[in-house]
Amino acid sequence: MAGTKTFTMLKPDAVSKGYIGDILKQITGSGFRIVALKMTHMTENDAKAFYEVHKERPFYGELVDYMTSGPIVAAVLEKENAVDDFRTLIGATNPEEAAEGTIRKKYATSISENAIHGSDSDENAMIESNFHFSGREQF
Ligand code: YYY
Ligand code: MG
Repeated sequence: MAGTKTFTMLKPDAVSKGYIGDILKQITGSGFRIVALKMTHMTENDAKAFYEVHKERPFYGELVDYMTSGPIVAAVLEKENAVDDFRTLIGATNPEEAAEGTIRKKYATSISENAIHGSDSDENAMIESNFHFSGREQF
């Protein structure tokens, strides 16, 4: 059975452009409940660890630099079928390929500065939520 939680980050480009409110409104308006929420600034070690699965990929260094370039907003979200429904809501990794109305289509500037993260599995949703939040910060 699909899980009910996913994890997201509003990335530095979305935060610096002032999109926090609009993006959170689209997320809650799409049926997701906010379980945890904070603004934070990832260190280089944080970003390297969070994206370790991509460490052999050519974009890894650029991704780490970008994710540490400014504050982000991290959140845990709850909804039935959370992981898949949230991936649908945010759209394709490359905003040029993202469906109309998706968060990346509306707010992303490029494949590397693509406004928002969404977990890709129930297992990663739990790992990523616990990376950013302690148990007593999740409601
Ligand atoms: O899960 P998602 O964020 O849609 O894409 P991933 O393949 O997991 O890549 C993580 C992150 O890396 C992506 O959001 C932007 C960046 N990236 C990139 O800069 N260039 C690529 N060709 C692929 C991914
Ligand atoms: Mg991914």
